[in-house]
Amino acid sequence: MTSASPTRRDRLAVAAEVADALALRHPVVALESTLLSHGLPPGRNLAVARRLERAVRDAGAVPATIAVLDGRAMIGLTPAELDRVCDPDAGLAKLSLRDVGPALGLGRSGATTVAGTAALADAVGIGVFATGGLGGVHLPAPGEPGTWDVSADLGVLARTPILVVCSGVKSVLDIPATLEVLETHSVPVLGYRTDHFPAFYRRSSGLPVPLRVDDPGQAAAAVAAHRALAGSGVVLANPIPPEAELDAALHDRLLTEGMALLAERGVRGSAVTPVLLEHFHTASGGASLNANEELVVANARLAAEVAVRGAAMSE
Ligand code: PSU
Ligand code: MN
Repeated sequence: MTSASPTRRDRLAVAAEVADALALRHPVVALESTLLSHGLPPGRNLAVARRLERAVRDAGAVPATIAVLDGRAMIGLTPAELDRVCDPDAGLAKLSLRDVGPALGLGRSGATTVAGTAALADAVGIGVFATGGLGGVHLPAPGEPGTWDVSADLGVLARTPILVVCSGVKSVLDIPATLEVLETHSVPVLGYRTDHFPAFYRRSSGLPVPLRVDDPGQAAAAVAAHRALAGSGVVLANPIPPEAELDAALHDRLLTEGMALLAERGVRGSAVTPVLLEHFHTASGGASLNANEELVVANARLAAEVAVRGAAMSE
């Protein structure tokens, strides 16, 4: 063949450490990049990115932060690549799974959402993934009867055998509808040491989880058994650490203001989450940033603990 058409191998660049761990069946945890580039302010995002990787390592697993750079899906980033993902001047796009293929084909760069990251992680055989909040079913805009804004995160989890460790979904979403869609797609939702589905900044959304697990071994056992009979993913919902939980009154005020801001500016689609997060971070004087950081770090640690137990079970 004379033409230089890129092969799948060229487009998927697995860092050596990650490739070695996968070959040896050592535990690996995927980390997403949209929460860094579009969810946290510059400077802070890099500190969080490093802390996430450290938390995974400290728990005995190998971190694989995932992003698309210059048309290549990078599974595991060098320090320089992590800098680039966190640099606002790099102008990285937000890539859901619909955007990943075109970005690869056209040589573009971007940070991957839960949907994009889960698909790329699965493509290289990574089965555990940590993030902050899962996308879900949005609430309709004021005056509208319903919404078609349902995050692709849900559709990807419906058909991707990966464990996503998260702190539930943000209260800006329709949480009951999100749980219904997960049920429709046969995605188990496990509450980690809780009977309630968490709401990101708050430990409880008030809604029950279908099932509760109390240690990483139980989570790993549930995931392994699910994988043996279904092609869908699993959600392990880990509430924000109690000491980091946002005050209820502050949370409710930020949410009301944030929703009004979205309506006023007519914000739609993939811009909704970044605009809302930015409002929370500035209007709370940084309190929501601390909350956000602590919950993601806790999820990275828990994901690594489950990956370690999962790897031990498959030996
Ligand atoms: N929730 C957060 N912070 C985030 C996101 C969700 O608290 O940064 C990001 C994740 O990458 C998630 C995406 O996959 O938003 C969902 O976006 P959308 O609703 O446009 O699918
Ligand atoms: Mn959306």
